[in-house]
Amino acid sequence: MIETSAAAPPAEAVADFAEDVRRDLALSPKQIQSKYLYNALGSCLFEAICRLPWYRITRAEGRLLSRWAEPMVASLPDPLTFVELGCGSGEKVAMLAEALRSRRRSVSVHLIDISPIALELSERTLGRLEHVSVVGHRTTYEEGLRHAATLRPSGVTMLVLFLGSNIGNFDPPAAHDFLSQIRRALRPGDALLLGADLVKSERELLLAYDDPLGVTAAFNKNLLVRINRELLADFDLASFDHRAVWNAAESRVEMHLVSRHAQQVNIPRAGCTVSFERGEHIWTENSYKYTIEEVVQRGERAGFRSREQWVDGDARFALTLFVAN
Ligand code: AVI
Repeated sequence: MIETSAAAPPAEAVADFAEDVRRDLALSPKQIQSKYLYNALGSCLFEAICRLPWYRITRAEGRLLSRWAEPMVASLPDPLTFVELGCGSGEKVAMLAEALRSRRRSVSVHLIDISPIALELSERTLGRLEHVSVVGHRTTYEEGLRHAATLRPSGVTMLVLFLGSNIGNFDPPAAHDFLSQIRRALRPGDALLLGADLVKSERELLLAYDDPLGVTAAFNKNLLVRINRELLADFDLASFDHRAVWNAAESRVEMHLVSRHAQQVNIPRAGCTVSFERGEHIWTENSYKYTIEEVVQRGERAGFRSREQWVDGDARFALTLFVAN
């Protein structure tokens, strides 16, 4: 059964959240880590963002997968294991698995996500395919990948899927570390399919991250709702504005929450009171945008060689298939 109500998070998770919020709101500029955007409500709002006409990543990636899934998997030797980092609804990995069905090839799929809802949805999506066996890992990408790698018998080729431009939410050193970590979990000949959003016009980027329906604003402000609920804070939502900024020098869209006036906010469970000046902001997310050459370079620096790249020229989005050296 899928739980839709927001169950109270475990005490340990609340203590970690409180500690991070206390520390990061004392920084200058103030920050909140983007991983905290994804509680139950935040994940639903993100799903809604993916359906917005102005946010084109999800549809572009779906188009590329439905058009090119066959050649993507054709060159990988049997038997195969897919590992999807952040599985969402499982539709994308299902497209790749479908491409194997016509060739009567079976595949085992490891789904890694911290969200039980995402795991359950994905398991249900993949459950329709009788040539697929599924293992769900409710944990972090790093731990899940390590675990999936230890379960893989010798002689099985692993394809890691890191889609949706999730790589864009890592800053460049962290992206390098993460891709290197994926590489270390793999053997030569294993593969990585990486989805990355590309640089495009500022107008398009700002519409994608500050949409006219206000869904992205709600996604961002939900961080304050979450702090109010879990840490018993008294953020007044009407006193903060969502702002998306294209930082061309760093090639990233930044999300901020901007204080409309000077104010103080109490956060009892984090043991602090935070002062804001008028116009002061909390930095909540970076979403890096790449050139197609940069995507290839990033993979190559982490120990892969790029085998093929598929680009949606309309939405400016790339899927790159890397093979481990
Ligand atoms: C999950 N991630 C790839 C999204 C992105 O585009 O950076 C998160 C997001 N933030 C605002 N809109 C979507």
